Formats: sequence, C-alpha cells, structure tokens
Amino acid sequence: MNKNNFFLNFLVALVTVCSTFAQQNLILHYDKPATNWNEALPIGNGRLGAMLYGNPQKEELQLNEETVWAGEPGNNVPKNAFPKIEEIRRLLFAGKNKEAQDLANKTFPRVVPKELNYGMPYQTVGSLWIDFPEHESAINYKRDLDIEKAVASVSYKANGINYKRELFTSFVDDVIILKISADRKKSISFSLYATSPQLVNSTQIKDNRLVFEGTTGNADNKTGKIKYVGEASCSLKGGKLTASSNSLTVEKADEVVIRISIATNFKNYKELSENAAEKANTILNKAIKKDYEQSLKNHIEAYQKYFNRVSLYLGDSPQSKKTTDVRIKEFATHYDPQLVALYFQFGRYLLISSSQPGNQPANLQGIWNHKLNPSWDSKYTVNINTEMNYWPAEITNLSEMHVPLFSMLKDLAVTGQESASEMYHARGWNMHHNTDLWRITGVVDGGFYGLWPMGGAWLTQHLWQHYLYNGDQAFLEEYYPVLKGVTQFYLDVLQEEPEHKWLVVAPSMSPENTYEKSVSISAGTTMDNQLVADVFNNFLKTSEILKIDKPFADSVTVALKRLPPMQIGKQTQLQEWLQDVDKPNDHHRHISHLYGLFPSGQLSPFRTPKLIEAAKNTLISRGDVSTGWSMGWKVNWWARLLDGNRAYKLIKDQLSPAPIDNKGESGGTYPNLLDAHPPFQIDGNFGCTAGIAEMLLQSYDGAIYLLPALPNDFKEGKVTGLKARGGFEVSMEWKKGKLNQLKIVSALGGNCRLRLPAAIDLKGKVTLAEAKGENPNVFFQINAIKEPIMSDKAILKGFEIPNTKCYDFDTKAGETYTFEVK
Ligand code: FUC
Repeated sequence: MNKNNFFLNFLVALVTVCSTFAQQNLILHYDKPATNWNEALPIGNGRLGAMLYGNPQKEELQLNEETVWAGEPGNNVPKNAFPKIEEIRRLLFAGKNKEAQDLANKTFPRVVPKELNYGMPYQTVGSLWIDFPEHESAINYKRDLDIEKAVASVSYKANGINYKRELFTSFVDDVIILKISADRKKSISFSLYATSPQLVNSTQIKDNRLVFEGTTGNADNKTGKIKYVGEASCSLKGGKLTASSNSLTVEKADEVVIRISIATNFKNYKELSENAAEKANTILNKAIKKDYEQSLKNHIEAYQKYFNRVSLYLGDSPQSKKTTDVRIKEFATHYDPQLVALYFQFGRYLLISSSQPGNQPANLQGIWNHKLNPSWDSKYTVNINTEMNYWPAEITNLSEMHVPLFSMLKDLAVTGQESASEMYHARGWNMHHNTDLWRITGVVDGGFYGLWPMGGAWLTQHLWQHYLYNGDQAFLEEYYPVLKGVTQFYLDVLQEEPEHKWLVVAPSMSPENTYEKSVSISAGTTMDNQLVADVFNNFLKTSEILKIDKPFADSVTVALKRLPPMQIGKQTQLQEWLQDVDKPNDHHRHISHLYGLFPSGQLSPFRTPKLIEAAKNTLISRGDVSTGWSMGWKVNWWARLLDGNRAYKLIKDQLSPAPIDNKGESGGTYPNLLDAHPPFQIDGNFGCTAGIAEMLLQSYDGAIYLLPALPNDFKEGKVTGLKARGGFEVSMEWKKGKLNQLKIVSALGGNCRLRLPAAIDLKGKVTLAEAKGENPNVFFQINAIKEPIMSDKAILKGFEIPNTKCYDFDTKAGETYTFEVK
C-alpha cells in the first residue's frame, strides 16, 4: 500500500467511524424490557402505530390505527343557543361577569346533555402477544429505537441462543413488520394471539392468519360504528405453523416474519363505507409478496427522505453511552447536549410517524394510545395542543407532514358552518376548543372551558404560515374558501364594546384562565384580538395575491382598524384581558396572550420593545415548571425573547423525569422520551422540538435571525437544513458561541435579509449590503400593530436589545450561497 492509499483508507475509516458514531447518537437505548406503556417504544407510519414492550418471554405489541374512534358521524351543535349568546354578551358589556358566566354554564353545561356529545375518544385496537415460554432467563438484553431508520429492536440471549426482534411500521407497504431471528437454526418457537379491551371484539383464524376485529364504543349520544379488522400473518423459514381456534403456533423455525395489517370502514368524517376486512386483506396480500429485506430498505428510504433533511450537533458528553432512561434522570446534573439533539430529532421522528399526507392529523397522543377512554379523549384540543403539534412542521423541514392538518381544516370549514350559523347567526365557519374524527365544532366540556369560538382563527394560521415558508400560490387558491370562511365569521361576530368602541369577540375567554373567581367568560381578550388581527391580515394578503374579493377585503380592512390595541397593565405585564384584571400570582399553564410573541410574530425585541418587556414580565411571573406543553411553549417564548440560557433551563425542566403517579401540573419526560402533561401528551414533544429550532433560527420581523438564542452551554455546534420563511434552507456551524459558517439554499429566490451580531464579518461570493428600509421580500412583510396603551402604574425598565445588524443579498431560486466568518 503506498502512502496516498494508506491516507485515503484512513480517511474512509475515519468517516465511517464518525457516521457510525453519529448514528449511535440517534438511538433510544434501554437495557430492560418496558414494564409499562410509558417505557414502551412508539413506531408508526402516520396511519398505523405500535408500542413495543420487548419482554423476552411475552412480547406485547400494542396496536393503533388512526381512525379507530368511538362514535359515528355527526356534529354537536346545540339548538337555540343564539339568544343566550346575545344575553351573555349583554351581561359582559354591562360588567355583570358572574351572571354572564352563570348563564354560559347553564346554557352549555359541564355534563354533556343527552342529545349532544362532547367529542369521541380515540381508541386502541388492542394488543398482539407473542409468547416464548422458554425465554425465561434472558441475558445480554438490549432494546433500541433507531430514529435514524425508524426501526425498533430487541436482542437477548436465552438458552445459549442469541435472539433478535426487529420492528417497523412500513411507510411503503402500510403494514407493521416484525422479524424474529436467532443465531441457531430451528430455535424459534412461539404462539401468537390478540386481545382487545373493545367491548365488541373477536379473533379467529382464516387461512392460517390471525384475524382480529371489533367495533368501537358508544359514547354520549353516539353509537360506536367504526369497524376495524386486523390480519396477522407469519412467514417462516423452516419450522412449522399450526393454528388453534384463535391463535397461531410456530415451532422450531429458523426465522419468522410477522406482518400485521389493520383497516377500518372509515372513508371520511361523514361516510363509513369502506370494507375493513377487504382492505386489511388486500394490503397484507400485497405486503407479503415483498421480501423482508426489500420492505425494510423501502421503509428506511421513504423515512429518510424526510428525516435526513435536518441534522443537529450540539456537543458531546460520555452521558450518551448510558441508557435513555438514565440520561433523562441525570440530565439536570450531567451535561448531555446529545440528549437535547436526540429529543429534537425524536420530535421530528414522531411527526413523520404520526402525520403523513392523506391521513389524519396527529392527535393529543399522536397515534399512540392504549386505552378506550384516554385523557381528554386523545382528541384534537385546539386552544393550544393541536397547533403545538405542528409547530416543528415547517422550521424543521417537514412541510409535507403539515398536510393532514390542512385537510382537516377543509372538513371543519364545512362542519363549522353549522356552529357559525346556528350559534352565532354568522356567515362562514367556526369551531370551539375541541374536534375529533367526526369534525365536531360545538362547545365541549361546558361554557367555562368550551365557549371559545376561536379554534378556526388559530388553526388557519397554519395555512398562511405554510404559504410563507413555501410560497405556493396554488395552495393559497386551494384553501381560499377556508380562509375566507373564517374571516367572514369574525367579521360577523365582532361586537362593539361600550367603553372604547373597539370591535371584540364576545363571549369568549383567554383559554381556561379566570380573571374573577370561577369566571372565564369575557369579551375582547388579548389573545382573541391578536388572533382576529392575524386572521384579517392573512385574508387581506391572500385576497391581494389572488386578486380576488376586493369589496369584501375592504370591509375587512375597516374592521381590522377597529380592533383593540395591546395593553401594558399596572404590573407592567402584557395584559391578558381587555380590563387590567390580571392576577398578580397567576401561575396558570395557559399564557394565551403571549400568542402574539409566539407563534405569532406581532411582538419583537427590535420593533416593539415595550410590549416585549411586558411579555417578559408576564412570562417571569407565571414561572417555569408547568405541564409538558406549557414548558414546550415557554422554550419558544424565551427563544423569541433572545434568552438562550433561560430557554435551555426550560428544556431541562421538560427533560426531567415525569411524575410516576401521573398527577399534578408538573410535566416532564417518560423513559420512552414521550412528554408528560401528565399523563402522556405529545404536544410537549413537538413544542420543545420547535423551541430548540427557534433558538437556532428565527425568520419573522423582517429578517432571518441566525443563532438568536444560543445558550452558553452549546458553544460549538452545527445544524443543517432548517427552514426559514421565504423558502430559505439554512445550515450553520458555530464555534465559541459565534457563527462560523453559513450555507443558504434559496428555493424561491428574492431578497435574503440576515440579522447578525454587529461584530460578525461574513464573507462569501456574493456581497452583503447593509439592509435599509423594509425587506422587499414579500414573505417577510410585517403587519403594523397599534401603539400599546400603558397603565400609568406600569414601570418600564427597558429591554436589553442585542447589538445586531441586518444585511441583504439577492438570491436566485435553486441557488446555494455559502459564507464564512472572517
Ligand atoms: C387543554 C389544557 C389541558 C390539556 C388539555 C388536553 O384543556 O388546558 O392542560 O392539555 O387541553
């Protein structure tokens, strides 16, 4: 071997080592089987989900299919509520808040009236069990979830034989596939059977396949009408397959591949006309023709098409060699930047695995649920939770995963016409704080929690944001009716409040919070005003881009001008309600009026420093530790307040062990890395994932801000493939806490405005010009907001704004631009 070859080989070896090392970092790793659901490992392909326990002697695969919900088609809009809504309004405007609440509680009771429903629960299919009675004493045990490949595995040694299980939910073949192998021939023997908590369920054997089926449950005024059918097949190398009346037995096989197909009769939210048995059977017959290795290869390729778009490195520590449960326990005391990177990538893994185009959006638990009556029905709670699920979609380069949410909005824009017209005598569509598979839009859980007609206002922000990231005009055209419908609703529903003659939503609430004892119902909350302003601005821009509906748009412009300004109250806080009634020691998990700070971009340190300071005061007084999703939101807020260390502190709170009793309002993380509200709720995973991205890159307020909130602990790092609005893909490397290298790929062309610390000198092939005036890039337009009103008791001390500069350079679609710091 000559010298050059030697070096080449050495380099190849080094790269291989590095990439293997990188792969090892993206693995959830355990040395014990799961003893409960919060230790089991989630896999999914958007439609099917499974939790792997990994017990050597008795494997459990807990199964989900995304359309297995209780109930049947139908909305939940009460009749004759309009006169009561008007009366509640009148009481609110007369300052009779308690009376308004009493009437709201009476009109919309906490206990569901017998002619209505408060949404249906998402339900489990049940479990498949694989008994290996001889594998009692297993050693060398390992259980992993490789999120770089979306494959889970279990390995151990029993009776001198090394066994391995490999599990994935194919994105291509649409079945769950489990391969069982051993390092000695004829050593695989087990029995396979199914169980289900569903009241109506049965198992039988057809053509040597295990067929398990059932019908979902009744709830409230609805009868369970979802029929599901699952089929499991065993493909053997060697050995023998026999069947009893409701189980399959494998004896002395060399290798077995189990494929599980599940389908339901669900066609869409109003039709249950699919043939579940035929569908499950057809999918399985097709999948079984493909050999295991090919299926695995196709699956990994399909997954990595999305997953590999983003990589993140935040530093190393020996902690990464420990098991994931131990790392979570020790995170507060042991430096473990790789756990943050793993948690971030796990969020992306979960989104890819629970939200695929053509399917249902990720619900409160994504697609993973082992109960018939999970907490909050595991449905779609839209006063924060569903939106939070989709915060990572654009910024972490998973735009396609956003699509199921948009499809649901198309349905809601139809079903929500009933609540808009019946309850509010308004045009367009609306919804309240919950929906489900059947796209309900009425009040859920009574007036105190549910009389919040703002679900459509918040959810439709996702349409506009998707446009800002991707610039797809055809998409805007497609969703124009949804955007117009929601705008019509608010135009019709806004009321003139008596004191300032502002236009406000009433009745509504600042989600789930109170301003008087047991009173949530209110008029013109800050969040509502911010939401309606965003709805109107989105509509105005859309109508301008599509050159459509000018006269209607003009009426929107008139109403927009009459919305209330934000207010800074006597505690120098961002006021939550129209009146300065915020409680001094409020630690409520919802801090809804900070919607304006994130996810909306109405507040900015550079443009609205007074409001930013007030928002910061609010956030400080609410405290850090809270439910999982609340902490996830706080990571994003501290990132927008440009305080990386405080954002990191919230990440530490989020990555603390979840309470074992599943009670209370302190969230955390379960051993399987899923978020605890408690109990498990997936929103916290997604919220924190988005927050980590926001610490590294922000694209609002007219510019792309690079490394806006880097904590001191992440001094060296690298990220590739994050997305900024305007279609820019951003990769960066930083050293000693400062940007070192930058690569920007422009998908749409146009001006790229970067915000950087003033001391940095960036050099590339293109010249950076110091930015002047507004960013000409249409995706970076800023909506004007009104000058805030300030209490004369408020004392502003000033918000420390970092010394930054903005630079412009022109980009062409498809071109890459690289820079180095000199
Ligand atoms: C809202 C929150 C709760 C919980 C539930 C699913 O009602 O207030 O904390 O997240 O949704």
